[in-house]
Amino acid sequence: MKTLEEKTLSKKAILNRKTIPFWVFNLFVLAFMYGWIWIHDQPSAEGVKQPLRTVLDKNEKFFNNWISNAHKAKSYSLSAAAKNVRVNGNLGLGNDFDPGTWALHVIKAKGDTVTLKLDDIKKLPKSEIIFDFKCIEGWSQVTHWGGVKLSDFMKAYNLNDEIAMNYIGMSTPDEEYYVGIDMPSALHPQTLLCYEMNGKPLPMNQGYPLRLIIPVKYGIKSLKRIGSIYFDNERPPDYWAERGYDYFSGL
Ligand SMILES: Nc1nc2c(c(=O)[nH]1)N[C@H]1C(S)=C(S)[C@@H](COP(=O)(O)O)O[C@H]1N2
Ligand SMILES: [Mo]
Repeated sequence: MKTLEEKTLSKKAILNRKTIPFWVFNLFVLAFMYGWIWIHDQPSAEGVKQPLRTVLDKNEKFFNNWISNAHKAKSYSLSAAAKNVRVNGNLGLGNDFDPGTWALHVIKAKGDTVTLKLDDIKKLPKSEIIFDFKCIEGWSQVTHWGGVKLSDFMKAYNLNDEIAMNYIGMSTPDEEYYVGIDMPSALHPQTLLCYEMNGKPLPMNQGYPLRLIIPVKYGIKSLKRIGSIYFDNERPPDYWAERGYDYFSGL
């Protein structure tokens, strides 16, 4: 025979077994309704509610990164590299340039500027690349470059808030030529802050002392003679994009 206490206990247990799933279900429905109402009450961005837009943007960033890192420009052997390297485009490479006063101005997200000399860049691990440099005008040439991966440079100088932004911009010291680059492409493992061509310091007409080499883009993005680097979530100005070329100019 069961005692009265035992009977009520088992009754309670049966009750719990039935009511717990019931309450879990109800809470789930309520949470879903609240979530739905909350999203519905949020402001929209580009026709999509902001919380959903954030998820979309995060996904886009992730996949852009993933795709761009997986996609590498073909690399060539040293013997394939041209000895007479073609020179194309001299905007921002005026004769009034004084190499002695050159510095790289890194304008950080908060607006403060870090000023670096070439040695500050050269002391970082060196990377080299031999690839088929493609100009949008139709020619291409296998060329050999040396410098620092832009991603290594940004990490070494703790540009973490800047890495999190959508774009990087660069311009010549006289601001005559300038480019904007999406951050995934800027952080691509083949993108270099380049100070050597064919194992020697960059020639003047190749952007001495420092140029960009970005093999996943057409040549228009490989800015010669970098004077300043800056960061933005919106597209920085781009010389050739302003003249009708594709902003991304990817390969
Ligand atoms: N400062 C500067 N960088 C520049 C240009 C320019 O006119 N000025 N032209 C671009 C273009 S269109 C190309 S194809 C490449 C050419 O690089 P190269 O001179 O090493 O061949 O540089 C790019 N970088
Ligand atoms: Mo070009």
